[in-house]
Amino acid sequence: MNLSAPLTIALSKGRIIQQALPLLAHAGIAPLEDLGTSRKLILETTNPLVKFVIIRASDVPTYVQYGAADLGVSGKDVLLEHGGEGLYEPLDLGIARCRLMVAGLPDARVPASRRLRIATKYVRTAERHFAAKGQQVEIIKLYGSMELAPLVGLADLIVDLVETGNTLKANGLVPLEQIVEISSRLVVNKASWKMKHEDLTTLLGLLREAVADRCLGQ
Ligand code: PRT
Ligand code: MG
Repeated sequence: MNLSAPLTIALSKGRIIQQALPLLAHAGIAPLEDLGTSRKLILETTNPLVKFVIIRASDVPTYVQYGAADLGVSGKDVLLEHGGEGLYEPLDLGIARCRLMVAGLPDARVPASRRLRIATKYVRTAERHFAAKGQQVEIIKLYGSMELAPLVGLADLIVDLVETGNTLKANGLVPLEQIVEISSRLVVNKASWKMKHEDLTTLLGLLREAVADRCLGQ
């Protein structure tokens, strides 16, 4: 792919970069260093005009929103929390799939004396979900290990991502309700979209092809 200007792509280590790399390879973009061993946060790629910035998954929309990266790959869960300001979301990459769910102990009951307590890192999405059902809840913000909260009486229920269900099961919890299906999306800075429209359109076309090929199992 011949670009006319440099492009910075924000990616997070772990499942997102692992699953995004085959799609980017279809556009001739691959990191020049081994991701497993490199500790660099800015990586050159096989396209001299393209670089990767490696950041926390929850920071990807922020880097793209402020134009520190032209585009990035972000889970829909993260985008729902971020709000999507300053971003276009032109493509569902269909990777890092899971579900955002309400879960709890099998005998979880609504307490009569107080509001239901929900432990989650997805505060906005959880608030919206329970408000839409007309349920008054108290959200307890956590940064990880949500599964522990109902076990030690911190919360009645959790809102968390579920993939295989093994983590819930291992902790004696059951999925109770699905809030939304999650996959990772391509996000593009709105100003970059205007300034680098041709380059981004070409890249988007190649990624769309790669996603379609993947869907056909090629
Ligand atoms: O881990 P870190 O704190 O650095 O950041 P992160 O957790 O945001 O990053 P990462 O790489 O773990 O997740 C990035 C994105 O992958 C998420 O934002 C989701 O969009 C997507 N994704 C897909 C998942 C999962 N599947 C997933 N299973 N993210 C997390 N999980 C966790 C989940 O939170 C739970 O603890 O895996 C556990 C459940 O898995 P099962 O298979 O036991 O159900
Ligand atoms: Mg994680």
